Amino acid sequence: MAEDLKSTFLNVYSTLKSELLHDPSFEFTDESRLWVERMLDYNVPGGKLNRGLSVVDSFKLLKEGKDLTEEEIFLSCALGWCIEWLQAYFLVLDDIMDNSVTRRGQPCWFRVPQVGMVAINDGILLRNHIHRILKKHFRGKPFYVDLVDLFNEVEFQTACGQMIDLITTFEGEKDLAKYSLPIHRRIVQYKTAYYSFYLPVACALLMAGENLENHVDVKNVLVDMGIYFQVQDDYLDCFADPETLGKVLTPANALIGTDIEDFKCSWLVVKALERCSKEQTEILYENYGKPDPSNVAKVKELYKELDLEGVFKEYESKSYEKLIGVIEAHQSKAIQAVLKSFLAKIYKRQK
Ligand code: DMA
Ligand code: MG
Ligand code: MG
Ligand code: MG
Repeated sequence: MAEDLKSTFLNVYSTLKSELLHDPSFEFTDESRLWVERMLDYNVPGGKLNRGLSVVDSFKLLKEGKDLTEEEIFLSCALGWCIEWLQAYFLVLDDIMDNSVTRRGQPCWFRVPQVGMVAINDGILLRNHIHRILKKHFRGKPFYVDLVDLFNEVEFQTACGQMIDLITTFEGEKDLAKYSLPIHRRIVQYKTAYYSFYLPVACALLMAGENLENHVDVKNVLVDMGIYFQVQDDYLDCFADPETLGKVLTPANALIGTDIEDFKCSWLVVKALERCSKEQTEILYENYGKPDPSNVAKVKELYKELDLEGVFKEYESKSYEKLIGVIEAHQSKAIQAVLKSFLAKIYKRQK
C-alpha cells in the first residue's frame, strides 16, 4: 500500500517534470532542456520524500476513509511535489552557504563539475517551478489564492530562518556565549518547522476546503514537531552513521555534517554549554567553529564525554510523549490521525 503510493507519487514527478521541460513560456533548446532535466533529477526526487508524501497521507486522513478521485490523487501528489521542489531550492542554496560536501549520498549540486555557481540560478529556477506547477494545475480552484499565499508565506519564514541561522554564526566576534536554547528554537522554528511540518498539512487542509485561520492549534503542534525534527537533524549531523545519512566521505575526512566547523548554533553545542565544567568550556571555545579536523575531533570527544547521546535520547522520548499528549487532546479524530501519522514518520529516525 505504502509502496503503491510512492510509485504513484513518483509517476506524478515524471509528469510534472515533462510539463516543465515543455513550458511554452520559454523556447527550450535541446541543451537547456537537458540541463534542467539533469538538475531536477539530481536535486528533487532523491530524498526521503516524507514532506511530499505527507500531503497525500494527510489529505486521505482528512477525507476519513472516502476514496480519493483520480484528480484528487494527482493534485495532492502535485502539491507534495511542490514542497519537495521548495526543499530542493533551499537545499541547493543551503549547501553553498554551509560549504557542505555531500547531500543524499552524492556531492552537493554546486560541487558537480561545470555546475559551480550556476547552482545559484538553478535554485532560483527550482523556486519558480513551484509557481509554474501551481498555476498550471490549481489556477481554477477556489483555494488557489490561499495556496499561493501559503507557499509565499512559508518561503518567507524559511528564508528568514536561514538568515538568522547564518548571521548568528558570524555576527561580530565568534562568541559561544550568545548561544542558548531560545535562540536555537527561534532559528529552527523558522528555517525548518514551517516548511517541513506545517506546509504539508496546510496544503492538505486547503485541498479539503478548510480555512487555515481555523487551524492555528494544528499549526502550533506542527511547529513543535518541526523543532523536535531539527533537533534530530542537529544530532544526526554529528552522530549519525554517515552511510545512512547520505553524507559519506573519503576515509581521510571522517566528518558527517559541517555544523561544528560552521560554528552553527546547533542543539548539541547549546546542550554542551549547559553541561560543561570550566575546563571543558575552554576546550569548546578553543575548538568550535574551526575547519581543521583535529579541532572538530576535540569537540566530538567532548560531546561524548558529556554524554550528549544520552541527553538526546532523553529529549527524544520526552518530546514524543509531550507531542502525543497535545495531539490526543485535539477535538477532531481525523486531525489527530494526521498529526500522529506525521509524528510516527520521524520518531527515532536514523536519517
Ligand atoms: C537546512 O538547515 C534548512 C533549510 C531550509 C534547507 P541545515 O543546514 O541544518 O540542513 P542540512 O543539515 O540538511 O544541511
Ligand atoms: Mg546545511
Ligand atoms: Mg544551513
Ligand atoms: Mg543540519
